[in-house]
Amino acid sequence: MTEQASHTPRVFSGVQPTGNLHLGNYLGAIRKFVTLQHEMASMFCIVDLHAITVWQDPKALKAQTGEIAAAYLAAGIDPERAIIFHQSAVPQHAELAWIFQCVARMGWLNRMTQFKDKAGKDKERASVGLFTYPTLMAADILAYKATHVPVGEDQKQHLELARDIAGKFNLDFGAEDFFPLPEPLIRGAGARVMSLRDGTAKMSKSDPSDNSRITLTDDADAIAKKIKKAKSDPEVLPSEEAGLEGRPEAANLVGIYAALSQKSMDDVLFEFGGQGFGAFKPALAELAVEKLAPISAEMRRLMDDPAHIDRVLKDGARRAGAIAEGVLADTKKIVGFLGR
Ligand code: AQP
Repeated sequence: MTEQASHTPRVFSGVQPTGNLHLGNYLGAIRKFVTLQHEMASMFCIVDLHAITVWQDPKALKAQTGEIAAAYLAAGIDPERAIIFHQSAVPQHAELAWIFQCVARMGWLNRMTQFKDKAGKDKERASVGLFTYPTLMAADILAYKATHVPVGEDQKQHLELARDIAGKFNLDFGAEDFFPLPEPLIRGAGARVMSLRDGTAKMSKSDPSDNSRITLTDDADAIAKKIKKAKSDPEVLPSEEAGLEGRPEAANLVGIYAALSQKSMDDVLFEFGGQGFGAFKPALAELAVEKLAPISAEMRRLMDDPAHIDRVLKDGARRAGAIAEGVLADTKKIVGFLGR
């Protein structure tokens, strides 16, 4: 039996409430959550502890937490089926993260490229939390013994670290198979949506240019304008994916069309091959509005009902806490802590 096979399948994933929730977050993560909730027990978290690894205005953080909950619900996550909650409401995340900080090695964390990217040149001024972020992410997943983690491609390295931490914990404490080695679910279209202004940089919440991303709260006009302004090239589209080699902006726009229409890149190019961006961009804008407008409208409706969001999050936190409490009690016994 593999380590994985002995654990009950469970999905865990999260999104940071850091504002500007965008198409990459939707296609790379949230849309997959909606499908997975029908396949396995699922937990979808709003990872506010992660958000504060860089400065967040407290009022904005609160509003953005509600916004992610609204996005989860508007996209189609059913709070009766999946558990929706915010990370800071379940203290076991932080508690397990501490234990994992003592399991993970400095060398492992030193290799994390996201820290290097986010800390920039002046690492001395980055928060310690930004450096230890992946140990908290491992704790988020393993506090529920989650086996499957749907994420965008940018999180692949952190997931590998979570597997290393789980494996080392099991080995160090002779607790074979206590924690599962969580599987990343990165497959499929939309795993890496790129900036509309630069096809070599990922679409990101923190890009200073609002035109670099389509956000889930953009209205139809804004979506159409951003796609019209998106960087492209003067060539016509090829009729096969291989022809997009060396054309990052073209590949990104075709990739977005493919992900939104749930078609293959080749099928999209079969339809649009030989046409230029003058024809392709309006088709993409129309498709993006068709798919995103109902979600934005529902998000706006839900954000006007904070009492409902509050009820969903409180219920989710209670259900999540009950699971994490049991896993933490066992973990602490294994580590050798005296019980209360
Ligand atoms: N461009 C993307 N394409 C596909 N998936 C993406 N994700 C993020 N960007 C893309 C996935 O969305 C989920 C939630 O992301 P997050 O909010 O937790 O983290 P993030 O990577 O910090 O988001 P941003 O937008 O990239 O923020 P900044 O600007 O701060 O770097 C994750 O599953 C992530 O993979």
